[in-house]
Amino acid sequence: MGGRAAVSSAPGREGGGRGAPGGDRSALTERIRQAARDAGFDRVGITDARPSEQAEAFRAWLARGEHAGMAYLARDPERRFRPAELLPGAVSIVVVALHYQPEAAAEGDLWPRVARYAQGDDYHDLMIAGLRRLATAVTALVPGARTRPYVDTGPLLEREIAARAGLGAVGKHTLLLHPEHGSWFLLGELLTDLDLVADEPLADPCGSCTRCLSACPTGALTAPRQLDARRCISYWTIEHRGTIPPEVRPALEEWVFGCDLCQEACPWNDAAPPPTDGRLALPAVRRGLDLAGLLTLDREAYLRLFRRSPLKRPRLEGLQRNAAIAIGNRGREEYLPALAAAGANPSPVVREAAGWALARIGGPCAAALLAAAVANETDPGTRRALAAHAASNC
Ligand code: B12
Ligand code: SF4
Ligand code: SF4
Repeated sequence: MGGRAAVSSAPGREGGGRGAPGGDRSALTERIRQAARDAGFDRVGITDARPSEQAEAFRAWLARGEHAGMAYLARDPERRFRPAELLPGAVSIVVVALHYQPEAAAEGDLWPRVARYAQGDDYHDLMIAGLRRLATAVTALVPGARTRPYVDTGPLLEREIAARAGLGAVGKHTLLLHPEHGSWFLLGELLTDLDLVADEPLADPCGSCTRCLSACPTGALTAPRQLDARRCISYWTIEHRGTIPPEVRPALEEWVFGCDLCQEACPWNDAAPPPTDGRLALPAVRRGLDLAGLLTLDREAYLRLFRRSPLKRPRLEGLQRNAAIAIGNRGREEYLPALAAAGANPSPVVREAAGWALARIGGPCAAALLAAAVANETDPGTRRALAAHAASNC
């Protein structure tokens, strides 16, 4: 359970929203909390649907361009600040946390460099299904109650809302963390027109600690609670489409999808509890896949392996681009055959990244393979890029 149950109504909510049957808000709130746990969530907190208090910070973040290429965040940002408009009559938000794998998978050379939340099934699917179960339970408790579920992609500032609901507090790495539960959890929300009893926010968990700021290898955490996505490994490997600028690539180190370094550094994660939903753990079907295997995977195998995984977000092209860059940064000749095979990849983005990796590994064999890649390349732009890699000392 997140937070402590408060006894008072949040400001501005008295009299608003649909009342509890029999007028007992506390009893209804408790039954909805239990329904959230029954729906498969690890923790639940409740807040009201008041407008965001972080609107200025969000607008400033956009104005500085720190959302990088995530244009959807800049589209109608004002909508994000008024959750009540997403569901007519909404007055409360039930916020849920789903805990994921607190350990990095140690299989092969791919999985330790895939973010822990992404080892198993896609949490969006699990959470939306759980929130729909919760919505059904809510309408069984109060016939006619209105609800609307959100996970991640909706126009909500989820961390601010979850912090208000007492599920954790915003740490200096910008993530929500809880003194007992750490930060290895994901968030989802159910907006409702029911008037529920809100939880209290937690105190600042960070104090004078700055471990996450020092642990970020790219300086993406430019100040406490401020992240510049243009420098974040998670942004480049998950959200960015197309070619990654060569000057950014060394900073991605060997990450193939996401990045966990700021969370690994956090002392509150030392004793993080295990997840209760086994579907977020690495399944047998994806065990043993390594960087070379990913780089040379065909579409059919990709669809079979990643159909239910969050790794489908960057698509096969993005994953293979990331694998080629990780191989280049690893710098070992044992990957030369996979890089050579990537010369026949249908995506110019992958062929170019593989050429970059050959140049970065260097040596006579890699140089010969790169020369062959330049000679065989049919796309003029990719050919120019490959030739530039061949001429450079990456
Ligand atoms: C865009 C996005 C990203 C971007 C930008 C991240 C960022 N820090 O803004 C990128 C691609 C980089 C990213 C990366 C990751 N993400 Co992300 N991401 C989102 C998304 C879709 C929107 C976030 C957003 O609007 N950012 C803009 C900033 C300005 O706004 P904000 O984050 O809401 O809040 C900031 C301010 O408002 C302020 N603030 C808010 N409340 C308060 C309260 C107080 C008291 C104070 C002082 C300040 C304050 O501080 C916050 C941090 O800057 C959310 C889902 C959602 N709809 O909210 C998931 C989300 C934040 N991501 C999540 C996750 C898991 C990750 C990764 C860990 C994945 C990974 N392993 O690679 C990394 C972590 C990187 C990091 N250190 O943040 C989870 C976080 C869960 C948690 N425990 O906090 C979310 C909530 C998704 C979900 N539904 O679970 N993500
Ligand atoms: S996810 Fe990685 S790159 Fe992004 S802020 Fe955290 S440590 Fe830095
Ligand atoms: S590492 Fe330290 S500063 Fe960063 S979130 Fe954790 S407690 Fe806060």
